[in-house]
Amino acid sequence: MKKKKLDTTSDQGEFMTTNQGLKINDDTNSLKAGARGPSLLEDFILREKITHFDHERIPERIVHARGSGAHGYFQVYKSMAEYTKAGFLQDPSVKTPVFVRFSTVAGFRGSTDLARDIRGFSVKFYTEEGNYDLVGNNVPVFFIQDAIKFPDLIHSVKPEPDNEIPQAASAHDSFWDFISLTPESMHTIMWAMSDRAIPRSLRMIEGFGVHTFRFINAKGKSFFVKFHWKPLLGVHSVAWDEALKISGKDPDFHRRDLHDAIESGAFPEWEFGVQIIPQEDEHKFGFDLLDPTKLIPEELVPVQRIGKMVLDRNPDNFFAEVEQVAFHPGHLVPGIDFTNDPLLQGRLFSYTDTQLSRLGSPNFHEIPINRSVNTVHNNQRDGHMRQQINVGKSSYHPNSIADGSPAQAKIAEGGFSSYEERIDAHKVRARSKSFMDFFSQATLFYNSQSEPEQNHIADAFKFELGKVESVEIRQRMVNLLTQVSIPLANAVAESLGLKAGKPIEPINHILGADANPADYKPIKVKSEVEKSSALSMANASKDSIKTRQIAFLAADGVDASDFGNMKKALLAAGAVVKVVAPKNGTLKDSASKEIKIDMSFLTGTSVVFDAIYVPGGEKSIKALLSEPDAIHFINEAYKHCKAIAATGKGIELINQSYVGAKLKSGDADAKAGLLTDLKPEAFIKAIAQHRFWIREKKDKIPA
Ligand code: HDE
Repeated sequence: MKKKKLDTTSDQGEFMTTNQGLKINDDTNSLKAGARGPSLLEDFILREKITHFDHERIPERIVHARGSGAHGYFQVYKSMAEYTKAGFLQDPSVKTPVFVRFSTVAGFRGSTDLARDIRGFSVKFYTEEGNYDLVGNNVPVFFIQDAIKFPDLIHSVKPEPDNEIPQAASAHDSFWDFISLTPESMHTIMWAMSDRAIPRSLRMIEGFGVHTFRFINAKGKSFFVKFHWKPLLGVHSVAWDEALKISGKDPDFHRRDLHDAIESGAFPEWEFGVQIIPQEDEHKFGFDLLDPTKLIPEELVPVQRIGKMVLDRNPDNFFAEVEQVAFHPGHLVPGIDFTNDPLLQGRLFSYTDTQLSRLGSPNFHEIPINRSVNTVHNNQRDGHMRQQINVGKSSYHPNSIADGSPAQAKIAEGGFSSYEERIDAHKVRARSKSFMDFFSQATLFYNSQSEPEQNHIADAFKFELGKVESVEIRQRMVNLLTQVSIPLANAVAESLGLKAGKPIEPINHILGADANPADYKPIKVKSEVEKSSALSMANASKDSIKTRQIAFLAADGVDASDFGNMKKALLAAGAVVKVVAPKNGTLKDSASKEIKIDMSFLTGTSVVFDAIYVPGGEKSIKALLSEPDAIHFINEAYKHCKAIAATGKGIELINQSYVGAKLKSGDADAKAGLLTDLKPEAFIKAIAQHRFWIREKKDKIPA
């Protein structure tokens, strides 16, 4: 692979200079008429420094402003030549460099990572045939069916224009107003209200290309394809109450987690999956493959895992790389092409357009992070900030003075040619009638969830609509929910003090002024599958505790063998252990060994951990018992359904918290994930379960 290592500059050991290379003698004082006099206009050093500073910010992305990125590589498992001629999908020995950017959609650049939101999942493959961008999300469907509604959707979810409230949240009137009048959004809304919208880690999210794309093989045969990224750590989420608290305690939680994992050598990995549909099967399904509000259940078309992506390097400079990277679903390579999905078609215009205003020049492809690994040759010239110095007299084609260079490439030489799809149609401004099924996959998604997941969806609706002030909007949403699930609609209605009623005639809001609603009756398709196990996170892999963060609550006198044995076992299983104590600095264990404290109860909090362990030691437990924050730590970890273990005297701390009653209760559900006097293996197994959601069924704990 041509390694995508960007040129960097280190200032280490160098003299300070101006941008013109002049060595600076005094960077602390401006040039003045006398030490107490006015500054002089001629101070070019001051002016250059301040001017550059004044222009440091660029417009943030209009959506997906908040993001984090990393470098890595992709490798295909076996040649996909049967389906596509894309060079990077042919040879398992080839490592293709990638840069990935994860993002939230609605919040500004400085907003919290744990907002309830869809996550962007953009991958730039630096292939030998040019850059290929797969600009996807962590949910497989989208809110709207036509790009022309995108500005409306985004205006509705962004902070309201009169007072710019709320930040990074969909829980407000304008969003739910739009959604309640846009029934096609219901499937994606179910995903957005599910725990998928509050991931535990960016390393634990799935990715989806969303639209149906095309593969094209060397013979010109085309296949429809849906793209997937499957995280090897499984798909996991936090609890909503936890998300709210993380947003205050560590708003950079996801960014930090990604960065720290890569720095520690625990490289995040995803398998690349494809669902391939032969061209002849285009109309085989109850839904339209071009409708971006639909997924193809994996039971109907299995996901073939065809390769792996590993993220193994953090950016050197956030702005230069993560901020300036410019993705575009229209950055293609031969062997991959679009379909007529009207959402995708609109995106093909939007991304270059937005880069022009965001990065300020048509030369944004020359920014190091955006450069392809093969050299660029064409007759485009000049423009703001041009970097490339083209030689010669010719900047046009055809030419003779440069022997016709640069030359067009034949298809056999790697030249790109679009798939020759036959189109025979009237020019119309319309929605396809095959797109008129709005609810069956929303129901499929809901029915595929485990009971705790369904409860979380109901809770999310209760929260979001509870924040909506207009009773009319609340009522319209509840009514719409009856089309997805009556019990869900009733549960949400009850919490809002409403009764679920008859939904609006959905069709009227999505037609042009002259269209006849009678021509566009909603269709209710019977889903080919009743439940799809891939849609539930309850079925995620739960066999590893790699990179899981475990808090050890301890103080002076902590039992040396409890502490040491557990730590050794957890580290061997790949977890990260952090000591949380009443104060910062160090503590001494029962064998007088010094132990570094990672956080005090002031800076540490249960919500940034996956599990809690309280080792024994009389003195240590005595100190912790007099620390209300230690008790709160246990209560909160229980509330968020995390594994909690204690040994020896440590059990006393549990007994003094609300959790003590659960331990003694004899109720297996309430006790799930609570371990006392255990072997480390049992704790490891419990941590791997991620959460014991079953505990939520029991009376709630105040924390
Ligand atoms: Fe985007 N989207 N989008 N989008 N999108 C942008 O491009 C747009 C859509 C997605 O990490 C913008 O460079 C339109 C679907 C991601 O830099 C902008 C429509 C999906 C990112 C834009 C959509 C996405 C963006 C803003 C409806 C999932 C972040 C900044 C037709 C398949 C990329 C930028 C990054 C960013 C337009 C819908 C994913 C304005 C018009 C569907 C992951 O061009």
